[in-house]
Amino acid sequence: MAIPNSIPYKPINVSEAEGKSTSETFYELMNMRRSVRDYSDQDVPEVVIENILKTAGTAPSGAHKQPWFFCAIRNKALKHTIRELAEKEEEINYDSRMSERWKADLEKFGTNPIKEFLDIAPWLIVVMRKPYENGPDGERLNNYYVNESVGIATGLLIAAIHQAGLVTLTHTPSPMDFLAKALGRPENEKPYVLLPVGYASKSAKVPDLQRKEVHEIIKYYR
Ligand code: IYR
Repeated sequence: MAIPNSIPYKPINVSEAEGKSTSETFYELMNMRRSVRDYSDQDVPEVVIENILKTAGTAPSGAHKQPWFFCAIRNKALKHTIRELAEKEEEINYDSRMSERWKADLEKFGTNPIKEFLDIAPWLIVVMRKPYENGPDGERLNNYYVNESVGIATGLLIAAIHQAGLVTLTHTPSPMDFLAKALGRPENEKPYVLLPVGYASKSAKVPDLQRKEVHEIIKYYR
């Protein structure tokens, strides 16, 4: 394939035998990941946040447009504002926007509209999706596969958070427009997900859930 402007691909060089062990070790690491709602207020150095965000930014994207932007919030007053605005939306969600079936499905997680973790976690990361860029003459230049690209970046971000010994929770207080406003973001950035990031509190508990079995998620066509 002729790539107009190419450089040699540098593989990471893992032998077949090593691959069997590294893939298993990585699976075991990721299988310990849980969404956690109880945070310690212990700080996390900015360099760690920057490394995990740079990792998210390595995701593949449609036509390499990298249609994402990350807001990393440590400011306590801003975190509190976000909490108040998120709780306002969540109260309406739990009161009237969510179906009875939805609320029943959530019972085992013990969730409610109170989002203390937005104050306590030392960092909040807001992942923004960018459906378009503004061209030089103010025209809209649409990006491609924005949801797919930003979803993949968020997956890498969650993996990097876990690998750093931290915890997070994919929080999507909907609608999320208030976030773009509170953060003063431009019109072409739309909030995608809000991730509190920090250490789990010593007493953190998680629901006793099972992951699907291999045969429920994989079919081989050998
Ligand atoms: N956004 C609400 C409700 C909620 C919805 C789902 I789907 C969850 O997996 C968890 C919660 C909240 O954050 O409480």
